[in-house]
Order: sequence, then structure tokens, then C-alpha cells
Amino acid sequence: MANATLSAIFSQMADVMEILGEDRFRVNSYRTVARVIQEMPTDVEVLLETGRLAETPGIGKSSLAKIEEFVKTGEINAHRELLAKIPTTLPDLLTIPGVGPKSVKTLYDNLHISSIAELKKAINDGVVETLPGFGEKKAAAILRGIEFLEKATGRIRLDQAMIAAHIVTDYLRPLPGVDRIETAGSLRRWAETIGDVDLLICSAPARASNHVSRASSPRFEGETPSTRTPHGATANEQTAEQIIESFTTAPFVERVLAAGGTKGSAVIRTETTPVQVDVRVVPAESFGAAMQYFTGSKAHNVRLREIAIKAGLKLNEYGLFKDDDTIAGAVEQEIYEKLGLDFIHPLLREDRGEIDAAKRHALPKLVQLKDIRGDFHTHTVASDGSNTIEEMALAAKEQGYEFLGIADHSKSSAIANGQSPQRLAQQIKEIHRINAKLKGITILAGAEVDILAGGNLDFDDKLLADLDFVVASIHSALGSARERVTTRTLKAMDNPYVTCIGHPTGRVIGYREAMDLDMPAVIEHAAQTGTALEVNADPSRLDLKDVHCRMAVEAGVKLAINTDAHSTGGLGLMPFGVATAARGWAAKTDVLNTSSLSKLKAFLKAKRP
Ligand code: DGT
Ligand code: CA
Ligand code: CA
Ligand code: ZN
Repeated sequence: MANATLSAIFSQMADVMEILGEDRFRVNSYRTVARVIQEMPTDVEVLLETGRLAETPGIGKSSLAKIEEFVKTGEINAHRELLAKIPTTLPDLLTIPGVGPKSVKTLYDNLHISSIAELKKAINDGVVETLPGFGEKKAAAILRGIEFLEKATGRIRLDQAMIAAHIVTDYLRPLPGVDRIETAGSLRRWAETIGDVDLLICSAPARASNHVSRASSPRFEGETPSTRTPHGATANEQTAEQIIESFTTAPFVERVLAAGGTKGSAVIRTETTPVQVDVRVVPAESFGAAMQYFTGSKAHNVRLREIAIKAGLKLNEYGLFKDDDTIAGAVEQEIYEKLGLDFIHPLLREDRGEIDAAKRHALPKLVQLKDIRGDFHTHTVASDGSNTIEEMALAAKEQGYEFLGIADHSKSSAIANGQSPQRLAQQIKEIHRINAKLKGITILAGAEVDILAGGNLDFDDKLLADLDFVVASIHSALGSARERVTTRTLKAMDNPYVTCIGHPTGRVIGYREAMDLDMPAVIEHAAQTGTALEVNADPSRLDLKDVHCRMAVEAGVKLAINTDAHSTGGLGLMPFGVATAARGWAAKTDVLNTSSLSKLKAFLKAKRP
């Protein structure tokens, strides 16, 4: 679990060194180490013990020593020394969208700006725009970035929430009285950001002698089942209290927000961010109803309750009731069944027509992770990835894939070490060579080609024709006007070699807003040109997002769910993409990379001249 912290430390060392104007080569090597560690599927500690860390590409001797130091002592001296050289608030500037170490250096060297507040004032005073490399436009963009930060919601990324859920469930699962522990709330629905993590614990069923049936339980006048548990006082109460106490006193808890009876709420520490976790203990007889209620969404629940009321029933977190009789409660599926509905997958519970579809038996059969046969958008050491073609292919094979598409950056993405036409031509040959000797997986030669300012592509068609597929992406001027970014995207789709548009809106969750694309126009054009749209599975992107996936599916546009992996570990991000497509009601047939290799080749050929 130390990987995230360690990666953040290396990345911060690189930032600070760049601000201080230190050696570019060392700065870059620290950045590489940060990324390699972040994407590693295994704990650094384990790799260090087994000696495999020393063999990891990108990690040199001096970095290795620092990692060892961190594992032993929990910190890195060089990191502390670097931080001591700058004002403590200076790194905050780097959290502003669009502000990198180079800008920070200029601001600090010229104006001694060392905090966000100082920067905001300097921009408003009109001094920042006079700095070399700044100008009015950039100063205004930074100000917008600061405003974006100020209104940031405090919601966290799906992968961060998932880590928090794992920390708590792993800790609580072995405790006495914990029969089952399940995730509910927005995390169970794989929503794109998460407010807090909701966990439900099913505790041992009440002992028969203590079980008080609903019908005979004492009731005050006017009291309804929604205001108290239907089973009255049970033997579980003490167990529940103990479980909640174990949670709120756990070593990872930073702050307890609420605790008592059957519910606890606390902020827990993770390697990257504090996360609020709500834990509820529920008896077996109402566990299904609680799962249904606390999975939400609120809007879905409201609609469901309306249906119950129309049928003369009462639905709440304890069960489905007719007068005093329990109709369902222990099993979630039965709640839907008894309301005359097909079971609704948690991914669809957003009140976007799913209840109606469930009534008509018209819910889609959602795409699943096991349907995925390959991944198109992956990077190697040839651009900004950290593994070789062969390493990526073997990892993809291990994941059970039939094919893997290599799509390194093109020349205009200079910071990402984009390839020249010559290098790409070489790479295509190398892929053919590796394919000839590799068994059990086919590597497809592709590229992530920049869509240039006017909508032209970074490589000419003659070179593109030698590729099996092309992912075309916008990496520059994402803030342009709606018409500009839309036309640019439409024009790229006109190119017969473009298989799919990569991360179509360019958003980075919590950091950079989506381009102002005319999505209906993009989807219509994708349908007309036979171009697929990417669902970038990186949890900081999820781009297309769920509602846009739904629009694409309805228009008959194929989705390509890609991880955009920059290392073998990155291939593991696929579930985030599959969940996002499924939240957009995508079935297996809506997804390009569920096709067999032969079907896929037919699709790839169809658009070409
Ligand atoms: P989040 O945490 O903002 O990402 O979103 P959720 O959906 O996890 O919301 P949360 O944690 O406030 O509550 C968990 C679930 O509990 C929610 O999805 C539905 C249910 N719930 C909470 N409050 C209400 C409510 O006032 N009415 C209804 N019908 N359901 C509620
Ligand atoms: Ca929640
Ligand atoms: Ca909650
Ligand atoms: Zn890209």
C-alpha cells in the first residue's frame, strides 16, 4: 500500500527540483520512477524483498536506494531537504489546473509568489500577464483554474473510494458477528465520483428465543416501520455495537463523525486522500432491503417507493411490507420481484428509465469484464510507457486477451516522447517480428495520433495505412470554443484510417474540465463514418462518461473500452471502463473489443478505402 505515497514523493521531488531549476535529466528520471511505482500492481516492499525492484525498467541505483530508505524509515531524506529549500505553500500552486513547475518557477523567481492567495491577487493586479511566457490569456486561464479548485466538491475518484472500502472491509470481515460485508451506495453503482463509501454488515441472525416477530412487536401510535427496526430489540444489538466500536477505533481512522448503535461514520486515511466511510450493521432478515435502500440512487429509490405505494405496499430499508406482513426483506432480488420488476443491476439504478424497462422486461444484458477480448489503447517505452511491446503483450495474454493494440503517441505530443514517422515505421516492423514468434495473443500495430489544431492528423495517410488501427486524440487547446473542438473532432473522424476517437472530451476528473464538445454532433458523425468512440477506463478520465456512452449506444456507435495503460499494471484498469459503458446501458455487442479477432479485422477494414 506504500506505492501511492512513494509515487507522490518522487513526483513532488521532481516538481521541486524543476522549480529550483535543477538538472532536467534527474527531474525526468524522478518522474519516470513516480509513474512506474504508481502503476505497479505489486507492493514495492514485496518487489524490494524479492529483488525484482532492482530489475524494474526506469528505476536506477539512486532511486532504488531512496525507495529502500522509504520502506525502512517511512520517509526520504532528500525529499525533506528539497522541501526545506522552498516556502511550504509553494507546492500548492501545482494543484491549480494548467500550472506546472515551469510556471511556478517563473512566478516565484520574478514575483516571489508562493501561495495560491498571492497568485490570485497578482493576477487581479495585472502583474502576472507581464511575465515572460505568460500574457493575458494564460493569466485568465490560471484564474479560472483557481476558481475551479475553489468550487471543487470534495468528491473522490472511484479507484480511491475502492481502496478505502477494501481497507475497511479487510479489517472488519474477520470480526466476530460479521457474517457478510458488502459495499452499497454510489460505489456499488460505480458512479464516476464518490461522496462517501457505504458499507453494510450482516450480523449473525437473531437467536430464536430473542426474536420478536414484527406483528407482535410493541408499537406506539402512528409509528411506521420506517422509524424503527421491525424486529424490535434483538441479541444482535450488542454485537452491532461492538462491530461499530471496532470500526471507529480502527488504526486507520482519522476522525470519528458519528458512532452509536448500529451505525458508525468516520474519515479514514488512505495513501492518497482522506475518505468518509459509513458502516451500518443490519440483521439478516432485512439485509436485502438495506442493500436495496443504501445502494440508491436516491432518485431510483423514490421511483421504486412510488411503485410500492401504488401497489398498496410499503418499502423502506427494513423490507417490503403489506400492512404488518413482511413480503420481502432478506434478499434484495425479492424486493424487485415482488414489485413486479426484473432485477435491476446496481449500475443502472440512476432513475434513467431503468424501472420502466424492468417492468417491460426490456433491460439490456450488460457488457461484462469477461466479454472483453483485448485492449486498443496502450503505450510502451517507445513513447511514455514503461514496458516493452513484448512485456505488454505477455501481460495482456495473462489477462486472457486475444489481442492487444499498441498505440504510442505521435510526434506532436513531444512531452510524451511522441514517435517520429521513422520510429513508428520501425515499431510496426518490430510488432510484426514479435507477432511471428509470440503464441496465444496477437499484437495489433496502432498509434495514438494527435488531432492537430485544424483537425488534420499528425501522420499522413500513407503511414496510417500501414497500421492495423488508429486512435485519434486531442491533446492541445482543449479550452477552445465549442465549434472549434467539435469541428476538429468531426474532421478527424472523416479520415478513413481513424478507428476510434481517444478520450473524446479530454476531461481529467477533479482537475481539468471536459472540452465543450457538441456531443450529439460527434455521435451522429461517428455513426455516419463508422468510427468507434473510446471509453477510456482510467478512473481519472472515464471518457466517454456513462450518459454519453448511452447516447452512442442508442445511435448504434461502437464503443472501444481502452485502458490507456502506460505499463502492464495499467491493463488492470479495464473494469472501470466496462462499468462506465454498462452504466451507459451497453451490451456486449455495443463494444468493439468484445469481438473475435476475425470480426474485429472486418470492422477495421470496413472504413478503409
Ligand atoms: P455519494 O455518497 O454522494 O457518492 O452518493 P450515494 O448514492 O452513496 O449517497 P449517500 O451516501 O448519501 O446515501 C447512500 C444511499 O442511501 C443513497 O444512494 C440512497 C439512500 N438514501 C440516503 N438518503 C436517502 C433519502 O433521503 N431518501 C432515499 N430514498 N434514499 C436515501
Ligand atoms: Ca455514499
Ligand atoms: Ca453515505
Ligand atoms: Zn491520450
